[in-house]
Amino acid sequence: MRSFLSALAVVPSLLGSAFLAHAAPSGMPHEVDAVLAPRASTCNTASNRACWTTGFDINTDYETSTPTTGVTRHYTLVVTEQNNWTGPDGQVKDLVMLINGSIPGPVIQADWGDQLSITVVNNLKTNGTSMHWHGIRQLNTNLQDGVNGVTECPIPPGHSRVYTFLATQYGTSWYHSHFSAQYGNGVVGSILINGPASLPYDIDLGVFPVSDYYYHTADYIVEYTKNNGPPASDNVLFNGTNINPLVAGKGKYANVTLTPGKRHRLRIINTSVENHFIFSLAGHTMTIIESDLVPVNAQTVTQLFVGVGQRYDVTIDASQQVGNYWFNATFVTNAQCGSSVNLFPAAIFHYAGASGGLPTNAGTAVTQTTCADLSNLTPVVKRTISTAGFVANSSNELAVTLDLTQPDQLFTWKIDGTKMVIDWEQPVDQYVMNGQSNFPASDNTIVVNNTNQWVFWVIENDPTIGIAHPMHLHGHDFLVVGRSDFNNPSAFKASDVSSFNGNNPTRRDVVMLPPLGWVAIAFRTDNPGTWLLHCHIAWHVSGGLAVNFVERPADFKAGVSAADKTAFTNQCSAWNTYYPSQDPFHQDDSGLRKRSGIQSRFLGVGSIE
Ligand SMILES: *[C@@H]1O[C@H](CO)[C@@H](O)[C@H](O)[C@H]1NC(C)=O
Ligand SMILES: *[C@@H]1O[C@H](CO)[C@@H](O)[C@H](O)[C@H]1NC(C)=O
Ligand SMILES: *[C@@H]1O[C@H](CO)[C@@H](O)[C@H](O)[C@H]1NC(C)=O
Ligand SMILES: *[C@@H]1O[C@H](CO)[C@@H](O)[C@H](O)[C@H]1NC(C)=O
Ligand SMILES: *[C@@H]1O[C@H](CO)[C@@H](O)[C@H](O)[C@H]1NC(C)=O
Ligand SMILES: *[C@@H]1O[C@H](CO)[C@@H](O)[C@H](O)[C@H]1NC(C)=O
Ligand SMILES: *[C@@H]1O[C@H](CO)[C@@H](O)[C@H](O)[C@H]1NC(C)=O
Ligand SMILES: *[C@@H]1O[C@H](CO)[C@@H](O)[C@H](O)[C@H]1NC(C)=O
Ligand SMILES: *[C@@H]1O[C@H](CO)[C@@H](O)[C@H](O)[C@H]1NC(C)=O
Ligand SMILES: [Cu+2]
Repeated sequence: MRSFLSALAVVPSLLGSAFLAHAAPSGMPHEVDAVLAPRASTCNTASNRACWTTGFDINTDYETSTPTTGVTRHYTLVVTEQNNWTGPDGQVKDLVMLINGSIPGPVIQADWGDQLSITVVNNLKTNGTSMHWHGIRQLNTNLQDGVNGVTECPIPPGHSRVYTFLATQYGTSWYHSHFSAQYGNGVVGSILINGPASLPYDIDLGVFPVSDYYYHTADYIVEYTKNNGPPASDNVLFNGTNINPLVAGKGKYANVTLTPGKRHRLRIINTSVENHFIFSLAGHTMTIIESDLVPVNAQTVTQLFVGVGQRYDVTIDASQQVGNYWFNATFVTNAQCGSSVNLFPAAIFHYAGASGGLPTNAGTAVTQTTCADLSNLTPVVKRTISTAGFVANSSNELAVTLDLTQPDQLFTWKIDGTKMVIDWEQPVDQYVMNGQSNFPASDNTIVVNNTNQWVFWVIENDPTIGIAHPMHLHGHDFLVVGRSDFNNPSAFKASDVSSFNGNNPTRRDVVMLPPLGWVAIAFRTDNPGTWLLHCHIAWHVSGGLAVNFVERPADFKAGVSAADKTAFTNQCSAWNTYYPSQDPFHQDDSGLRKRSGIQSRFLGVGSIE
């Protein structure tokens, strides 16, 4: 490995130019100012949201067909670090890491079929960074997935890189740093890709990220959770704001205006690091039209559980009396699904024309007692697969366990007996591009050679610790073919295969793994590259709860372009010049760092996905 590093170290001067050289799409490309470009569709109107452009509508199989827009949208995201930052709820935080000066960062917007070209500038003081585009399938663009230690080396301070990928899906998602728990310090933003929808609506209210919010730094909390349970969050922010739960008169509620008589689309994103929420809007129902970038047939609910990393696009009819209504994020009772110092986090939904002031209707108390997410979503674009031949065995069962035996760290999370500790200096894709298969055990890799086949995985929760995990897979939307009952936990048995459903089941990229139970997923091996499967609770992924699917390594190696490989190599060279020798934290002798020999390694996988 050392000789590998020194070989890379000779080319740092190429860094800037190589990263900026990216080809525009063919056809009649036009480079546009990201936000102001016109929408690709003219037929997508209030009465016909199913329509998009000729040959493309809500029924189009977006996994095989993408509209050609010829548009490349450029964004620049500058990550900085600030001390003594006054947050939206008035609390001063010792240290935050911001994108373009705010939490959340800028909304990335595009049309279905656009090319995105996003420059990420790392202006942090000591940390590396890498940006992950959550839920974006990255078909044949694994090196743009933004997972340091897997698909790239971190971007060192003072450097930048350009991520380019095609918007093959449409709907709502988010992006966040994958460097340790850095997203918990504020390195997070929303993604909105315009496209068709399964229900008509009048007004798009835009993204509505909801996040737990901590006054301590993420790095501090990671240390804390190694030997303690997760802390309650200090607050919950709705689209970046809320009142201060402890100090009257500080902060302000998010305040969303509804137009009476109109149907609105709201794009809810759970950008938490730990808290799962149940959302409700007093006096109103919500109709789900999309989840995790998968359009679904409309389904109306009064309360909506959203796990960390999950997204729901809903429509809301402003059909009630003109007034103000609470939009509540409630914690599940009797379950370990998160908690906050702010016991009643809420936003205001204000009907245009109503007087100001706070809502008076308290809404209906939440009744859900588990962290169960919806299991009956029906995707518009169907997938039906046979589950009959599947036999569970040691190679397709993924056992999640909590290891309480480590001397220096009480809570260690493992999958199949291994705590993932990725290597920033030599990412998994480096091995794959070298044609090597001698991955370190700590990369927790599973090689999948099958081509264009459905592969099944049974994820089994720890049989002794009743904690749900929001499991997120990169590079694929998976089918949720089976899972145990949240109310009646049971370990996986061979006979459970007979209950599997392959007939257009719920398809998404984050699923709740029931406490003491299991979930079975299937994905099609149509996207060569290394894809992380991990728990989206920041503290758990930092604690090791992840595996790497190395999908069709030979095809990935053969398909990487020379330019992408050069950019990869140059970035690793820059990082390995910086780290560990120039990162001051390695000369720092803080007790926490000294206590654990693997400290710098476990920090590699970010808290947020
Ligand atoms: C972020 O900030 C940079 C530097 O000020 C600026 O060039 C860029 O346009 C900003 N990005 C967005 C999306 O606002
Ligand atoms: C933050 O504020 C505290 C208290 O006023 C002060 O002691 C500290 O030096 C400040 N830190 C920085 C980096 O400015
Ligand atoms: C990242 O920055 C945070 C905040 O300054 C610090 O606690 C942490 O040790 C840094 N990590 C590395 C690897 O630089
Ligand atoms: C949330 O903030 C973003 C960025 O300012 C904005 O585009 C969006 O409309 C807001 N969402 C709602 C529901 O108000
Ligand atoms: C977000 O997800 C986390 C973790 O799954 C969960 O604890 C929290 O309640 C969710 N928040 C919302 C608002 O759904
Ligand atoms: C919410 O916004 C509306 C429209 O701008 C305003 O009239 C109302 O006073 C606001 N409510 C609060 C509590 O600030
Ligand atoms: C909604 O939030 C408001 C404001 O915090 C609170 O008064 C109300 O009780 C909450 N309602 C529910 C159903 O949680
Ligand atoms: C387990 O089952 C898979 C099919 O799901 C098969 O490809 C594999 O060879 C089996 N492994 C073992 C160890 O039996
Ligand atoms: C995948 O294919 C490679 C090359 O043929 C082979 O060496 C390796 O054993 C295969 N791995 C699995 C898990 O099938
Ligand atoms: Cu977890």
